[in-house]
Amino acid sequence: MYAQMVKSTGHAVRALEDMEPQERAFQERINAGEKIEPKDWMPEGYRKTLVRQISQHAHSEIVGQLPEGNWITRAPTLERKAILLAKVQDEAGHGLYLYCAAETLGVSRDELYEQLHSGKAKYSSIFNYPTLNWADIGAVGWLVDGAAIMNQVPLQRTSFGPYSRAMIRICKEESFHQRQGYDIMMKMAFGSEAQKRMAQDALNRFWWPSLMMFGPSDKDSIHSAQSMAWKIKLNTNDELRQKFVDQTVPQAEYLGLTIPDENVKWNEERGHYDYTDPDWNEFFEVIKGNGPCNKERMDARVKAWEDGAWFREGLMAHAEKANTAEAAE
Ligand code: BYC
Repeated sequence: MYAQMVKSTGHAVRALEDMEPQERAFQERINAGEKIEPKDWMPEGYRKTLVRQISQHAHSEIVGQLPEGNWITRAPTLERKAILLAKVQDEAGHGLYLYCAAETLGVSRDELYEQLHSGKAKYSSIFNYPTLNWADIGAVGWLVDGAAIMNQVPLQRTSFGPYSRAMIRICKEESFHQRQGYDIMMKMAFGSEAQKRMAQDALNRFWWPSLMMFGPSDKDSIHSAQSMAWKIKLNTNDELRQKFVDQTVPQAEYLGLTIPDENVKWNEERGHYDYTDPDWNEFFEVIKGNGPCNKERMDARVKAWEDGAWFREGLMAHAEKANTAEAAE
C-alpha cells in the first residue's frame, strides 16, 4: 500500500502490512510526519541510509571548500576576497553540523573520515571539476549552490530530527552563497566583452556537472524509493533537476547568457522547460573516481588530515592531563 505513494523508481518498497509490528509502528510515525530522534528505535536500513547520505553530504561540504579555496588568494578585490573567505568558512561549518548529525547515529567522525580518505565514501561529483578562472567562482555560487539549495530546502523536512535541524541552518547560509555567485556572474556578464566570454565559458563547463549533482535519473536511482518512503528524501532526483532547470534558465536569460543545450525550451503543455540529460557515462566515471580532479581532491584531504595529526595528538594529551588532574582532586 505504502509503495503506491512513492513514485516508482523500479525499486520496490515493502507495504505496511508486510512489516513486523515494530517496523510498522516506525513507518506509521514517519507517515504521520513525526520526527525520528537518535534514541528512538529505527530499522537498521534507515540508520545506514542516513549515515551514508549525511556523511556523503558532510564530505561534499569539506571537499567543496577546495575548488573555491583555490581562488581566495586571487580574488579580484579585497571585498570579493572577504566574501569568498566567509563562504568557504561557512562550508566548513556545514560539514561540522552534518558530521555531528551523523555521529548521533552511532558512527564516529574518525570512521567517517577514514571512509572518505580510503575512497569508500562518496562526495558530490561536482567537486571533481576544476575552477579555472574567476568566472568559475561565479558559476559555482550561482549553479552549484543553486542546485544545492534546490536539493536541500526539502531536506529541512526530512524525517530524522538532527539532520532536519542542521539543514535549516545550512539553507539560510546557502542562499547567501547562491546570491554571491549570481552577483559575480552579473558583474562579468554585464562587463567587458572578455568578461562576458569568460562568464559564458564558465556556464558552458558547469552546466552539465550541475545537472549531475541531483544524482542519476530516477530509473537508475537505487535508493530513491526506499529513502522517500522513509522521508529521508522528499523528492526524486529528476523532480529536483527539473525544478533547477526551470529556475536557472530565466536567470541565464537575464544575464544574456546561453544555456549550452539547444533543446532547452519552454514546454507549454508540461509547464516546464525541456532539456537534455547530462552524459550519464561521464557521471558514473566521475563517481567511480575517474573525474578530472578526483585524485587532486583526495590528495589534498589526506594531506590536511596528516598535517593535522600533531594538533589532534596535542588535544588528546591535554584532555588526558586534565582528566588525570581532575581524578587526583
Ligand atoms: N555525486 O540512488 P541514488 C553542496 C551516488 S554539497 C556523487 O539516487 P541517493 C556544496 C549515490 O550516493 C552537495 N555520488 O542515491 C558544498 C549512490 O551511491 P552509493 C551534496 C552520487 O542517495 C560546498 C548512487 O550514486 N549534497 O552542494 O538516493 C559548496 C545512486 O544514486 C551523486 C548532498 O549530499 C552525486 N552527485 O541520492 C557548495 C545532499 N548522486 O551511496 C555546495 C544530500 C548520486 O549507493 N544527498 N550519487 O554508493 C542527497 O540528496 C542524495 O544523496 C543524492 C543522491 C540526491 C545526492
